[in-house]
Amino acid sequence: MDDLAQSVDFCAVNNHQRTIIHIDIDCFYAQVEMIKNPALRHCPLGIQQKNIIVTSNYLAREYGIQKCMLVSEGLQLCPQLVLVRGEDLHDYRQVSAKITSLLHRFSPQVEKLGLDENFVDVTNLVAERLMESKGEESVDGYVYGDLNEKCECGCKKRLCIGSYIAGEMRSEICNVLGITSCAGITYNKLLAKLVCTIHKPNKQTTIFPCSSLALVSGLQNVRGIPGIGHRTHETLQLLGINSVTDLQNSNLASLQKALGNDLAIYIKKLSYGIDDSPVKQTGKPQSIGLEDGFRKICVESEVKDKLFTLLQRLLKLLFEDGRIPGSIRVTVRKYDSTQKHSHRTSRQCNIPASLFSSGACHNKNEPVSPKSNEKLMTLIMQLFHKMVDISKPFHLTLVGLAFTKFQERKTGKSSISSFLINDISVQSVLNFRSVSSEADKMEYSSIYQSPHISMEKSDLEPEPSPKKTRRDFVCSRSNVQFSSEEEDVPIRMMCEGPSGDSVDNALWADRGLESHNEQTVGIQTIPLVGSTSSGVTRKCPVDSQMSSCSSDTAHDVSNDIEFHCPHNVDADVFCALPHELKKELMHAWRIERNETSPISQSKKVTLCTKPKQTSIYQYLISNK
Ligand code: TTP
Ligand code: MG
Repeated sequence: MDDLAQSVDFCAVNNHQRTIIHIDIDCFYAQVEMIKNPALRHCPLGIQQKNIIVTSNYLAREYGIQKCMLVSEGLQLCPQLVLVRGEDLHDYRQVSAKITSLLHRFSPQVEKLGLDENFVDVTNLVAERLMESKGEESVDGYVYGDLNEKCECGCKKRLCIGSYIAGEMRSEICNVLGITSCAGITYNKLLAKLVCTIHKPNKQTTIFPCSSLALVSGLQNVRGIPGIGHRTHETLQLLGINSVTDLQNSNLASLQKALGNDLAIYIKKLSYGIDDSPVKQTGKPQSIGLEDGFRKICVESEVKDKLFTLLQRLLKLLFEDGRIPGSIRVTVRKYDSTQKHSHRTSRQCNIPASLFSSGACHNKNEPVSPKSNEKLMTLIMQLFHKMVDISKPFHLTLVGLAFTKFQERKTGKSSISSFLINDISVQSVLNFRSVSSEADKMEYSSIYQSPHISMEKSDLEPEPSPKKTRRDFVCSRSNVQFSSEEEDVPIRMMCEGPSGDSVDNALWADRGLESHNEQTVGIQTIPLVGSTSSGVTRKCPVDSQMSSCSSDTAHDVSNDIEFHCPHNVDADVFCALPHELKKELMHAWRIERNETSPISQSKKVTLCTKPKQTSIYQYLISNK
């Protein structure tokens, strides 16, 4: 044992104070389909996205059907396998949201992980129940390892209560939604997630501190530790670290040299079952994107068609989300046939909020006007041309689009911004089946990801909900699948969390060939309307901004113009205002911004005079 190991007391009081429950829904997509069509309950059922079975019911698993298996393989194993298309994620997302909202009845601290997993911190609820408890120490469900926890911090009692709360949660989900799930109960997220998988389906498992080391050490490979992603794993392999025991015994200094201080300590702690990360309340994603993979596209018009179709899908998702994006990102994956190697690259630029204003926005089937659609496509193609020189031969295997830098539409009824914005904050329900016929014809698949999931701190690659058994399988699959003969891959949907963590369950889509040199994009925390973060100001007039694409991160155009239109304000209206009014409006806006923005408050920005009673700001308010 090295210094860190010696300095860690695994039964230290402060390690076990929390009670964390991890809930994972059984064969999620399959359960949703079986609810929609109960006849499917009696058949082996696979959920198909393009040529892959992304999950199956437990009956199908008895035939050896596994997640991410090729449809052809699945049918060989089980010819009577019933396949249901799972590309339209609408229903899964709806059920997922309902599950999370049910869990909120137990605690506000619910962190969504992917579509079918949630961490819930029930520490406070446990404390309440502890006061009413008569001191009995029984466990609801299974226990991993030793039940006779000797720790004196009181964790045993707390975790016993936690196990009953987990049972209540699962009953609630089952009673209300008819969905079964598994739960892991313990004192940190890492162990809760790991122990959750021990007894499945429709079961729950509690682990006490005395067995934590056994659980982590029992993993075959370090890659099985949620939080150790692809890149870290590669580095660890180079250091000769393969098993969890290798990592435990590794020299911390060498690890720090290879991975950096924080990550080295973080993963070393994980290898001992120590995870201090909090359950973060899930917010809206930082980016909403779709990608489409294919064998080969080498003609610009085909790229444009793909991007157009992606844009139409994405606009509907955006409409459903209800926020206004400040930036759009285009991604391509280029294949180099001489090197037999592909890599991703992305470009993004700011977009004017006026494209999404109510004047331009119609309904969920036509989320923006044809003019806005056209402008967006122009921007997208400009970004595309920055990455691909179409005067030379090119070979693409993936294109993607994502909206980022979101702003909420509502800024308060009486604010000048709400006057100018033309609010369209209707949270609609988007049904992909009602999408235009062109998009419907296409084989669609998307993986919706919920926010802040990546437990890995250094890897820039999209990191999924860390289901390692799946991931390992997926990697081997993708190696087979994506040679130069690669199959079409499903479109996937990605979201980046408020923390900037990017998540992506569809690893099977592009592992293997990828060199992971994707440029990192400027993911920022969702700015408050009127905050001082970049993207708040916009260049006027709109058209000049439309052409301002930047090469790698979103370009804030606010520095090089005479007037800045406040972000989220209709640029057309703003531009139409006379010079003096613009000035006055900006002044009032800044004051409001300084008053509302925590960032500004902390910085105490210089502007502090109140708007005049006769200002346009006051005038507009009083005249609304
Ligand atoms: P999982 O929780 O991994 O799988 P599951 O819920 O179907 O099965 P289990 O009982 O083992 O928990 O993933 C949740 C859903 O995510 C799954 O139903 C289908 C989808 N999914 C993908 O879209 N792509 C993938 O690669 C995987 C593994 C899952
Ligand atoms: Mg599941």
